[in-house]
Order: sequence, then structure tokens, then C-alpha cells
Amino acid sequence: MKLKLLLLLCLIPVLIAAVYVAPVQPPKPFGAVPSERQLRWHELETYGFVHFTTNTFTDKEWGYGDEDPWIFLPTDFSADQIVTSLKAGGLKGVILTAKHHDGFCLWPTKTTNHNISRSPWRKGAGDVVKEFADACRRHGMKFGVYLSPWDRNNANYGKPEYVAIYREQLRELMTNYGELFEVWHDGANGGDGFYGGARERRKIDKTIYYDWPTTWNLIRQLQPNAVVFSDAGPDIRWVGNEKGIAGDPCWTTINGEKIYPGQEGVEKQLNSGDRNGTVWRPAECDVSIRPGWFWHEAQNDKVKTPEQLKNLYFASVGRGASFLLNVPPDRRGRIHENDAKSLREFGDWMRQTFAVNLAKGSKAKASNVRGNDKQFAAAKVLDADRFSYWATDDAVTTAELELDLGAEKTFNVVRVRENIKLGHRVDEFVVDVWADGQWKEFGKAVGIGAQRLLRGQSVTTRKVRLRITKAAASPCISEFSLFAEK
Ligand code: FUL
Repeated sequence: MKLKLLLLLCLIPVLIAAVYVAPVQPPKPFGAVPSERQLRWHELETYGFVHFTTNTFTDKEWGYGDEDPWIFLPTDFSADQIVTSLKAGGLKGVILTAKHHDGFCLWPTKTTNHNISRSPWRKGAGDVVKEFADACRRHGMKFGVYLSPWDRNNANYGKPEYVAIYREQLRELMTNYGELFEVWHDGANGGDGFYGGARERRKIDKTIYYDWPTTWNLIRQLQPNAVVFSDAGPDIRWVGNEKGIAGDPCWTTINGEKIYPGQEGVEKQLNSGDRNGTVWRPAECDVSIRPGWFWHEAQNDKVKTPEQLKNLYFASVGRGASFLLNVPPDRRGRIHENDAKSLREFGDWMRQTFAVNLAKGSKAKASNVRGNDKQFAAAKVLDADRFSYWATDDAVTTAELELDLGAEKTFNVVRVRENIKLGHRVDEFVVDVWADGQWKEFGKAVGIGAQRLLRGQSVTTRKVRLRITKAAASPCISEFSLFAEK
């Protein structure tokens, strides 16, 4: 009897183990991963740039710094018209040039007289930054600022005093205008300028003069949610050109520790990133809707067409970067009709194209599912959650996922996303469609990251397949969607 009891007691742990199945663990992150701030930014994808200052009235791209504030006089300024025109273009935020290289401040700063209060506009009581910030809030748009580090007006430029002034200007912008989503530091430093009347060439050492880490700390204190852009980051990097085109591939990761704002010769590296880069630093593709960054009468008929904007969207957002589209107001202080029309058509195309995911409701199956666990099932690529995902076992780095669409569907755009919280895992993938009794290649690409768009010929099919052909770690795919361009 005693022996039986002992045996039974010994069996208890075995019985418990049989009933209790240990949960399947999620894969470990691979390489560099995004911060919370960067994760939020990744969801924006498209936002606008607004270049507006005395240049708008002098027909220049770079003011020398000796412009009379009196010339800044928009005749019919409307921040609402500007912001709603950008919103119609599908842009989700606005970054305003609060001060360009000429040094003219669009807000009544206490740091210099060279500001909006010296202009006759709104009888010297105007504040363009405030009007933009308020309009953005009214229309559900995010607001950010560009503050040129190079200041061709300031007498102190080149001395340590100017860096303190620059920080004070940032402090004003960061404390008086509500939440900022992005702070933009231009790398351009051209040399010559007015500099309080000196009219000379001033050279600074870009590696040390601005002491960027101190400035970035200040931004973290005052605007902890804002992402900081410069050629080198720390949050968002320049894409290496002003054409709006990311590298193919454009790795989000980069060996960026040594790159500094304004550095020359790193454009190619910034454009494509580094596959095994040590930091997560997504690229931002800045480009103007016109040849210039500022409005010029002579460029009214050179506005990019909706077709050109669509191509840029695929070359930026489609490669995991963001699309920062500049749309400069004219001398009225409004977006010109030609720009507004192009924007509206582009925005309509974007809204209509991505409104319907044709893969929704399909049946998904995969060649391997991590631990055969439902939480990593193939169907996870079909929901709208960027962080639910299909995953394979650790040892499996090539795999297939097939969708049965239930009926024939016609599409020409495929969107694939990784769960980027787990890093850039996939190196290469192919999308096939079932046609005439066999699989045919629709398209392929190197790298996925936050987003990869494949745009091809329109196809009609009932079955599509995603093949991960090379990965550095088990794939973690959060989305596989199909769209038809409208
Ligand atoms: C450049 C500047 O020099 C241009 O004027 C413009 O502001 C562009 C976005 O950045 O570096």
C-alpha cells in the first residue's frame, strides 16, 4: 500500500508536465531595434515641409542675411489654407522653417531683432509659428520646426555666443507652441554672409562647433516625444539626396556613430544604410514639389505632377523611409492653385489605393509556424496590427506563406512589413501569384523593415505566395497586403 502511494506521488510531477505545455517564446530581437519615439514616427510615413521667409519675397533660395524685415508681407496669409492643402495631399504633419539660413525668425523671438515683429505684417504683432501650430491643431496635423543652425544675419555666428543663442531659440520654439513631433537641423553651412554687417566668410568646424549632444539633450528634456532629425540623427537620418529617393535597399540600420551633421562624402551610406548597422536610424526623404525649396513665380508651371509624387512615394515610403514633401507658400501666404491641385490628386490616390486590403478575409497557411503556436500563425499577417506577426522556429530562415483569397482578385501593389520591434531580419523575399496552373513571380526585393512596397503590373489571381528566400534570423512578418491602384 505504501509503495503504491509512493509511486502515485512520484507520478504527480509527470502528470502536471503532461497537462501544462510551456508557452512558445517569441523570437529574440535581431540587431538594432527602434526606440518608442521612432516606432511612433514610423507610422507617419508622409508629412510636409513648408519653406517660407523673406526669400519668398526676394525670389531667392538662400538669403544673405541683410534682408530688411519690412519686405516680409504676405498679402492674404492663411495657415488654415496651407495646412488643409497639405492635409488634402495625405500629409500627416507640417515642419515649418521657423528660421532659414538668412536668420529671419518667423516668431517674435527675444534672441534677435531680426524677426517678424519688425515686419509690417499684422502691424508687427504677427507670429507665423503660432498661426501654423494653431492651424495644425485645428486640423489634426502634427507640427514640427526647422531651425537653421547656419545664421547669415547673426553677428555672433562662428563664436560660442551664437550656439547659446541657437539653443535659446530652440527653447522658445519648444516651450511656447505646444507639442512638436520633429525638430529639424539642417547640415548646410555655406560660409559667407552678412553677420551683423561684417559681410565676410566664416568657417566653422562642423564636428565640434555646435556641440550637438548638448542641444539634443535639451530637446529630450523639453520635447521628449519629438524625433530629432539631422544628417546623422540621432533619431532620423537624412537620405543623402534632396530628390526624395531612398536607396534600394534602404536599411534602417547604419553604422552612424561617427557621422556628423553637414559631413560630406557620406551621402551614399546615408542613402542605403548598413545591413548590420549598430543603430536603428530610419531615413527621411526630403524633396520639394517644385524645383526650389521656396516659392518662385517662374516655377508655377514646374510643379510635380501627381504621377511624379506617386513614384516618389514608392521610392521613399515603399522602401521603409518617410516622404517629407516640401510645398512652399506664395507671396499671398497661400499654397498656389497648381500645387494644391497636384497635392489633392496625390492624396486622393493614396487614400483610395490603400483603403481596401484585398487580402483581407483570405485563408493563410505557412510552411512553418513557430512552435505550431496560434500566436505566431500565418493569419497574423492579415490583421492591421503592426506588431502581431507570423514567425517561424528559430532554425528556420527560409519559409513560405500562402494566401487563398477565396475568389479572384485584381491588384498591382503588395505591402510587406516586419515586426520591427524585433529588428531587420529578412534579407530577401519574393512574391508569386498563381496563374495558368503555376506560380509566377510578381516581384521581389531586398530587405523589408517597417514597410516594403512592390508595385507591378495589374494581376488577377486567387492565390498569392510570400517566399522568404534569405534571412539573418527567423522571419517575423506582420503584414502581407494587396492593393489596387486607383
Ligand atoms: C538644405 C538647405 O540649404 C535648403 O535651402 C533647404 O532648406 C533644404 C531642406 O536643406 O540643406
